[in-house]
Amino acid sequence: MSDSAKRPIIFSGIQPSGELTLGHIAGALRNWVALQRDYECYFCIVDMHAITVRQVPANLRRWTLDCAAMYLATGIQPEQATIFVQSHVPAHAELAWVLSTLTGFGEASRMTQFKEKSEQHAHNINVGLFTYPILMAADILLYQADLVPVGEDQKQHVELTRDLAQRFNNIYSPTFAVPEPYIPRYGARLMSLQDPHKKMSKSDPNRNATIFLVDDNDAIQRKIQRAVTDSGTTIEYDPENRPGISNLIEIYHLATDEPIEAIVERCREWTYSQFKAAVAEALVAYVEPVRTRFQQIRSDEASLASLLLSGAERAARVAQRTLRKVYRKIGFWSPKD
Ligand code: ATP
Ligand code: LTN
Repeated sequence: MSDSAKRPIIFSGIQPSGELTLGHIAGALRNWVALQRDYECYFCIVDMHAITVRQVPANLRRWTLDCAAMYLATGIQPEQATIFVQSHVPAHAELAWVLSTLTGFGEASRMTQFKEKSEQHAHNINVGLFTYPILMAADILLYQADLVPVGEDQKQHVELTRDLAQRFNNIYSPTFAVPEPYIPRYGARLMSLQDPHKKMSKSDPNRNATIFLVDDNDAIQRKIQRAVTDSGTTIEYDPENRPGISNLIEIYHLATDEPIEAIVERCREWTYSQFKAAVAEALVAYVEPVRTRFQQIRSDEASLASLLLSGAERAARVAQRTLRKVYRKIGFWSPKD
């Protein structure tokens, strides 16, 4: 990587709170891969976010390495991108504290993901779940990111990040880049196969609702065949009124790269069961090589460890530079200034 040609910067992350899904490819990973050549990229495994929901420690450890291996298996190139674990870089928590003093209580209360997650985890509505978006803002702002490729559900958090960056810049002096979200036209919100009004999620208790990237071919076939569709008969793309079949069309598009319009034109008169068979076949062909690469990469823990160690060192240098500026501007005294 050449330092002289200054490329714009990307930051994004995924929580190691379960096995990654087709939704992660659609909303995040595939866009990371597409953009990585033209940007300086930081791809983080956000374990500090993951503990806002109670985690079994052994699972969190395992999923952290799974997540790193899946980044590589889907095509992230360690020569292009810095891959690291959030808790290895203490500046994230430090900047989050500073930003929390600039965030209004009402402003944080308006975050819809907090409202949704506190309904899902009514027995554990902790303060970390509430301040979660502020930590996410710190993640992004530490690296002076210009672009944040995420799924639709994260748009509001990126908007908060922009507000906080601008607020800090106005109160003190220009310090942070103000990032833009990058949300794909299709696949920004893949839906549950069992309830097309809900997002496909790695934490859904019904495993049939979600395509996991480690699912074997039979599981993929079965889940697609059993996907809940609507009462119509034609293959039409209309996410508002026909969310079930539209979701399958998006999945087919993801797996084959065939444009949505072309799929609809070619398959309009097919039966649901014909179409599901085609989606299942295409998806098996798409996921199988990812799964095979994942297994290979995941089995070499020593290489993953060394990748994450050098990633954290590189990330920490950049993050520390921003944090030092912030501390100086807000008036923290340091003997080094
Ligand atoms: P969960 O899958 O447990 O609900 P999450 O989506 O809340 O988790 P992460 O796993 O950290 O959180 O998601 C990381 C990235 O993947 C985000 O950019 C998110 O928008 C994207 N993503 C996750 N699920 C989907 C989905 N079903 N469709 C599109 N993008 C998704
Ligand atoms: N909140 C995100 C994960 C996340 C993230 C980030 C995404 C944490 N920090 C910074 C982009 C940039 C989610 O999808 N749940």
